[in-house]
Amino acid sequence: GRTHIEEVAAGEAFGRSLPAPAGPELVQGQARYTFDTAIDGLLYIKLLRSPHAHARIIGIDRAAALAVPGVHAVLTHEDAPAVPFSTARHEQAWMDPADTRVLDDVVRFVGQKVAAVVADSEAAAEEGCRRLVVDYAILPAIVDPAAATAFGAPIIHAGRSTEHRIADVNRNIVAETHGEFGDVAAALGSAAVTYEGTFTTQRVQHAALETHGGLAWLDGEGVLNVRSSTQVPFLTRRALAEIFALAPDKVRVFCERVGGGFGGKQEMFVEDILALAALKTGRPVKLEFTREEQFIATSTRHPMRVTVKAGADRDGKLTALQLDVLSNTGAYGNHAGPVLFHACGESISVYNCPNKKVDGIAVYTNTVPAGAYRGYGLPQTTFAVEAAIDELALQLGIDPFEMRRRNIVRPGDPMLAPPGSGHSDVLYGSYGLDQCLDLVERAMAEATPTPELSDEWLTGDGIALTMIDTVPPDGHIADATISLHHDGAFTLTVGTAEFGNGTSTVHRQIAATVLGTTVDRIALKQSDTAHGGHDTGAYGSTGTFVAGRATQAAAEALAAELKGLAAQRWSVAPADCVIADDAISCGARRLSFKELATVSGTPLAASGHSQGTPRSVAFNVQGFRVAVNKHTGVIEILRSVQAADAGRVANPMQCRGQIEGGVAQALGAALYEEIVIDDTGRVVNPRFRDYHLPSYADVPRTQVLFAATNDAIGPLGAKSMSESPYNPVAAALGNALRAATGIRFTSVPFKPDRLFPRLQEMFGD
Ligand code: SMO
Repeated sequence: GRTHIEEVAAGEAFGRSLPAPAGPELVQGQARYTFDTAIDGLLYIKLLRSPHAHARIIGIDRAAALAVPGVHAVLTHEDAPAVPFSTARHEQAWMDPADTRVLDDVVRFVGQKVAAVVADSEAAAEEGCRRLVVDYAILPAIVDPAAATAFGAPIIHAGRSTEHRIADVNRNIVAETHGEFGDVAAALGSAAVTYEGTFTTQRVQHAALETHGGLAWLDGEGVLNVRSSTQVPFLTRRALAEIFALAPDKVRVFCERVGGGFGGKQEMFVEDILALAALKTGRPVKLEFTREEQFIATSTRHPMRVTVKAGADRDGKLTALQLDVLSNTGAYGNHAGPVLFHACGESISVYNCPNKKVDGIAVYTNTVPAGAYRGYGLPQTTFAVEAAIDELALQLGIDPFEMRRRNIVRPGDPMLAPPGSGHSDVLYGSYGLDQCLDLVERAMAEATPTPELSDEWLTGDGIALTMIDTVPPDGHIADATISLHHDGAFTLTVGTAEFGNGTSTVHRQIAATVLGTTVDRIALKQSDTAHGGHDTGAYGSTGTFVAGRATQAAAEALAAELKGLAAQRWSVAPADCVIADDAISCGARRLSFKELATVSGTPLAASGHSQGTPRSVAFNVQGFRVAVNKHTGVIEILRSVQAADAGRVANPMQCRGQIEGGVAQALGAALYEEIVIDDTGRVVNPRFRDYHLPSYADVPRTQVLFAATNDAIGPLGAKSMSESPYNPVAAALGNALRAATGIRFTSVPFKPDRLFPRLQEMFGD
């Protein structure tokens, strides 16, 4: 591992395929995750969860639980601060309703936590949970999102509208957006061709291999330490300080490796209980969710019902595009508004069309909450919009690539920002959507070996494109510091977390490039609020784009300092000094970093700050060639190509990995995955046995291509690229299935048992 890094570390670090520094440790099982630490006197927490979809807790009898040997405490809503918060904890508080409490006296979904038992062992804590006697007053529940807004539907968050910033408490509407440009009805009326379809997407989960979990303890200074599997240590600290009325410097949140996030580790599901238990017992505590808890009580993608109406003229110019979106946020509104705004925004903004209309609502239901999940609303609406584009193209006899080329948004074109989203027109740091279309078209046209298939198999090609504007105007903040040591090496400190996204390499590449050194000379410290500064966290594809800009700024400031120091000694202008090869030089004169660190006398360090303005717009185009068995509905993917505009590619190997991973994860959702909820609100399949994650054997090789762009805003030309590869996958697959079978399948996953009836109608004997 080390040798490999050294081999490839020569020359400019940015843009090279450097492996993750912890790669060998990961492969050898030596990387340190949340629980890879020894703590004396640890107590274990288990949670009692609601069997009811909606109920008020009248009382909890703790006596029998407290009598269990080894049980130290039973914590209920009576022990917890009644401070409402959002598990999403966005930087901009208006985005999310504060509808959650550490422990509430009302439960709103099957699996919501009711009480915590703290004990010497997990077994004792579990036994304590079994002995708790809870008196519930059962309330009417609603599971179906379409029925949630109806007159007389049970109200899930009653009477807390102002406090919770919910759009309409009386109709269970947590967020909504309505906007129109031009006149869509008239344009649809006069269009040469039109299409209307309703598409549904299911409930899927991040399925990170490390479940939510953490440890908490009070240290000698009375600081509450929380070490958890989180993408957002700083936002977690702020939330805990607010909920428990602690000074921010009395709370430290940190993590080492996070075993998968994908948006799910933005939510706070364990840290609140850990803090409560540590503060109440004064003992170090541990809480680790089981896989079942992960399914029934964390977060999922927002299932959506999307109706699209579209029209075009004879030349294939879009004249009307309309979306009607119903998003199911489950029992709590985590990310409900922002996910809806993205779902309704970029999916139609990516097309230049004079008449557009969007109506979106997100509703509460008594089901497991939805939340942030890679792609953030775009996979759902892209599925519908990209189908409509293909259907119009089919009617007009225009090739799908050409249809898109005639209609994609170009820099300077007006866009529709969903009202209430806080978005305005998007500024591109770079624009490579046209290139991505060309790249996929060329790749799909290349001859590839096709397996011998019997005539039971139907083949077809499908494409889809996507745009996502991942960085909100003021929503993402990062700080970085970098210091030079006496041996000429550096330490870089960033707030953003490493959860498999590769930031631990990319930040060192950025700093090494600016400072004229190699990545092996830069040690990285990250993801710890004790390091100071502020970082909104690793989400929204900001690890490189936002935090990387902070790293670049810090490195540039330190480079200027080093040049200034050398220039002073040589009585030359700093501008005449060059930084390269671990030294500052000016003509024949040279001072190595090591020498500079020694002559300086004072420690050499600098810091950088980044605020997420302006934003980063990622573009991706996916192509599939599929074979479908017309008698069984089994799908084989013969070809998978994705092109991305990732700006200047910071690390081709890792960026390819992000795209391959995004396609694999999205194929899971397109082909297999579905959390099934019965009409009582219970998750029927909360385990991997009944929830098929794609394995290596299920995933085709994806050919990854990059547009040649250079982002004017991002660090060293890079831009956001990690959420977006997910977004066009189900849409492209749906279009390929349509091309192969002539059938438009309008709901995911495309499981054989779902495809079978329609295939039977069409091809059965
Ligand atoms: S689910 Mo994304 O990290 O906004």
